[in-house]
Amino acid sequence: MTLDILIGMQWGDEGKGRFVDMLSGEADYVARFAGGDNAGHTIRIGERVYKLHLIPSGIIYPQTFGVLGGGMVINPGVLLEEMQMLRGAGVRIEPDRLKISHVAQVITPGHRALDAAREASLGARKIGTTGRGIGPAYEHKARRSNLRFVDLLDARRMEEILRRNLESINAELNGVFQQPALDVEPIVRDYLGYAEQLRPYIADVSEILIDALDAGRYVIAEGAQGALLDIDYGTYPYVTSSSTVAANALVGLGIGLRREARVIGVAKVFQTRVGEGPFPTELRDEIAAYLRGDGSKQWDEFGTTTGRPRRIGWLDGVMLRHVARTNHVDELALTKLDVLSGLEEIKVCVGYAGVQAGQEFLALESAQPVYRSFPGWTGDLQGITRWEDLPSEARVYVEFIEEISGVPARWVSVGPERNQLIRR
Ligand code: 2SA
Ligand code: MG
Repeated sequence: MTLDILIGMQWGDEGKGRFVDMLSGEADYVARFAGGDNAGHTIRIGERVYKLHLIPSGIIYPQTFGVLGGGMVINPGVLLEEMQMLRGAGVRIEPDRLKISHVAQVITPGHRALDAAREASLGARKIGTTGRGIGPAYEHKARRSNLRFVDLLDARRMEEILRRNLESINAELNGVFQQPALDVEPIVRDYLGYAEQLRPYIADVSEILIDALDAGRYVIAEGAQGALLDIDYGTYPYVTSSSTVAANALVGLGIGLRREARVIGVAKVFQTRVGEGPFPTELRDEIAAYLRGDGSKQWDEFGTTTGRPRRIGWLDGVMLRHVARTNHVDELALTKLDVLSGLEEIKVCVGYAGVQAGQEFLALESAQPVYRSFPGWTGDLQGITRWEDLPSEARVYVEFIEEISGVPARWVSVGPERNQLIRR
């Protein structure tokens, strides 16, 4: 196996980071293919916990080569901070092991200002974005006017495009949103500095990855967010602005159709979401509070990037099955089984009332979930490393997730630590 594509199967925060971590020990290349610093992957180096937003988390292993792919939108200021933070933690960050695609799009403070202004203007219809300028950057990409990393190689060209874009953003901030214009000069100065520092890291990463794959190297494509936040196939308009599905790893990295790819889908054994949008199985009772935690633990259900408490619900088996099929998921990695311990009853959504099986995504807004109920279990699962040692109720629950998704569960996590994992 030479290419693993690892994606989240829900609305982000499935716990992808730990599986990337698990696989990266063996990887030659670790690559991000979409999104930007709206992602938040929690990693652990020694005793300390770090949050990465742009650089693939597999970079913490000394043998890996990190790639920021062409499908990404990258804020260079945030990237440089992250590089510094990693260096401070003893991770070697040099141009011989980290590259940024020349076709990746550049985020500027103008995109962040537009993100905030749009959200504020939407009122109750707001998306609940992370405020990182992701949507406006992709809009400007589609409009064919945005700054790309290749432009940073030529300071004069970069300055010209940047000024033109900031002027157009200022006109929109002023004219449409009655917001103050941004001061262009300090931004231009900052970006000329960023370009200077990032120049050695910019490359045609497609060529690098194709050579690597052809030479039999092991590449991991790290998905960000989740399949239900995909711009096309997610719960539109409550989605992010990039393509988060597995197939986009090939496009976002520019490596062509790779039949050797294995798709690993990470799913939490219940459902969570930050931001607005449909959530048929959402719970608002004490069970939600129980599953969310109080925020005192790193594993509790609060956003990595924004700290927002996550909305909680029962596992939506309908969505899971659809995502498994549309992403051609080969293996499931399930997370947080331990958190369900102590519940008397556990439910899984197996259909939406009155909706034909397979057509549920046409009727999400008004979906009335139909549940199948499972008996819960008690006791701490965190010390368990063998499938046979799980309570039988927990095994029955996992087996049902396999049945409804149609995909074998290869890994089940029972705690936040690296070794709190059952392999099957
Ligand atoms: P945006 O900022 O334009 O991408 O926001 C649009 C919607 O997408 C949601 N969104 C996310 N939801 C969960 N996790 C996200 N990122 C981090 C991760 C976690 C975190 O990948 O683990 O920081 O909480 C993420 N990024 C975007 C967002 O809430 C909007 O609903
Ligand atoms: Mg996360």
